[in-house]
Amino acid sequence: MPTTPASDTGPEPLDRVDLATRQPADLAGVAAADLARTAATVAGELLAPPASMRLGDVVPAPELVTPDAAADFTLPEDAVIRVAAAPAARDVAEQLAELLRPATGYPLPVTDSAPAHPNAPLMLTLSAAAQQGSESWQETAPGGAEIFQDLAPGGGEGYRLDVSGVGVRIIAGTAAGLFYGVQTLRQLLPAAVESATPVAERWVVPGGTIVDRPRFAYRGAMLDVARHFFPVEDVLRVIDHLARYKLNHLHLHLTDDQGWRIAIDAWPRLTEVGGTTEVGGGPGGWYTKDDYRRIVRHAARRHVTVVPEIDLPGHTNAALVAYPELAPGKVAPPPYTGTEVGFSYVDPTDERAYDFVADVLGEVAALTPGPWLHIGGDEAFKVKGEAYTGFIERAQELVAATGKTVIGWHQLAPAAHADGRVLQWWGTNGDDPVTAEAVRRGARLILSPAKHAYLDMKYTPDTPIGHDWAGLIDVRTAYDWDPAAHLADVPAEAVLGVEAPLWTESVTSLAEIEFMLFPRLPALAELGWSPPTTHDWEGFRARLAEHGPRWSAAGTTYHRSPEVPWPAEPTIPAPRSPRRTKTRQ
Ligand code: TNX
Repeated sequence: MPTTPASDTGPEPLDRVDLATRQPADLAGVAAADLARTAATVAGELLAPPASMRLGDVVPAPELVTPDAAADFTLPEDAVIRVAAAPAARDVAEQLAELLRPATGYPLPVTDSAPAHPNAPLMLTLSAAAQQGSESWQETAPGGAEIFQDLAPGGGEGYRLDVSGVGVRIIAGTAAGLFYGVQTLRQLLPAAVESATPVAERWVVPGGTIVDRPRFAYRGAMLDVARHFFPVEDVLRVIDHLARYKLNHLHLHLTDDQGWRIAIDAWPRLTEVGGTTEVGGGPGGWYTKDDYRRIVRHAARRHVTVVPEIDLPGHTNAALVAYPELAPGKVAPPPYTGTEVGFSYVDPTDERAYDFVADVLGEVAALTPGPWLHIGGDEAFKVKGEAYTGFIERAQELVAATGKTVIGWHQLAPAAHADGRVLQWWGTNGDDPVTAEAVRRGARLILSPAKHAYLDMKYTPDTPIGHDWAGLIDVRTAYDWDPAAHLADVPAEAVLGVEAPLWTESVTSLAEIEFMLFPRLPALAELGWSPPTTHDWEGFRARLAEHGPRWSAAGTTYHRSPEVPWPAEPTIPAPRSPRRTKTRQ
């Protein structure tokens, strides 16, 4: 685990433990502590190396960066995180403290009272009030005032971060904006900030101003918990990964042929029977309603919306095993633990199917505070033509009856438009007239092009897990496409955002999830957040390189792609081989 970033060529960092032992033994109490703090601060100011990070070294790239090399800030041991404003800001401040305390070992109290000394250099201020502190924006950051007006309260996820010699200040119109400012600050500190235990380091932040906001409203990733089941703790960690790259949606693929993963009170056998299988014959598993609520709460605190998917009418073998009455001919199929697709479906000619859909969607909607319900709709090869569109139209109505807005894979396109509906496009050919027509009828799109955004594709032919049916996706392929211009005859305004799906036929552990996510998830995150003017492969891979030591410090597995100029550090072992790999034909 690195204690200093490889790029830090400044003087040796001062060891704060040494500093502490410099306290004279015969002085006690408050006076001694004050003296030690003053000494540490003075020494810190004199010996502070330049910041190891540059202000623009952030992924996703910020919209506007105005460095000020004379304004680097060194976080002192007695720093206070001060919150000016709403209670929602207080929780973001607590999260900032939680992320800085382990590596720094500093107490970092959060307070909403005025600083003890008027010009105390030891202060971070979070403010949820957009108006506060905006007086000097035009002078310090050209264009800043205009951007900030877009971020007026209620208006979004943008933030402004100022680093001056005396402190760091983050201002935003919403708690989400403050949260994203905190994620940026985290990346501006040395990589060792990700350590779970105290590290001797100078916590220097590069000086200047960042004014930033997202390009797209929907920025997400999908985790398939159906092909292989993953425990709640793994899902929480994935949410943390999303949040630090400013992704704001987690799509959970909760049901498929190989397993049903969410408890439904009205149909208990869905999990009791349908939850006990997974690809390769493992034990499977499922989330109780309390498990799911825990996931939703963890996500909400990190400004991530959970999007639950109940895949219909195909991908339903596990449900049919549990309830043969839903199956065509009312005959239970055998449980399925392979990786083929397209063979199963609930019988769309039987009214019982719609009772089932209404009950399931009703219970999932009641558990889900976010606005979306995803109904799948992909690869229902045996439900054709009007049987398919008729089923989907009824399912869309059942979603609307829950008060939620429907999302479905782009196979939904031929079905009638439903108010607000969103299609998730996962095609391989950007010329898709059926989807373009659905957009003309009012649909909006989430872009997940399989050739760029499918994180279950291998990086190279040698990648030990994953598929290759959509091609190989190295980091550059994940990065080099434009969501707004990807589909022919679809206007940029119809694109709600982007999502990177991770299907898990061959992914069996958290380490393997992380190996497929990193470093491609940050590429997708940058497409979702950063303005197209910042798009630049050379710049991106240089910024991305700085994240290798961060992932190592945090114990996160990643693929050390040769496309990225990683700083030297111990080799990361590749994840273990999967129990089985079967390539989709
Ligand atoms: C296609 S993409 C599927 C999934 C598979 C995936 C494997 C989509 C909507 N359906 O059922 O897991 O390919 O890459």
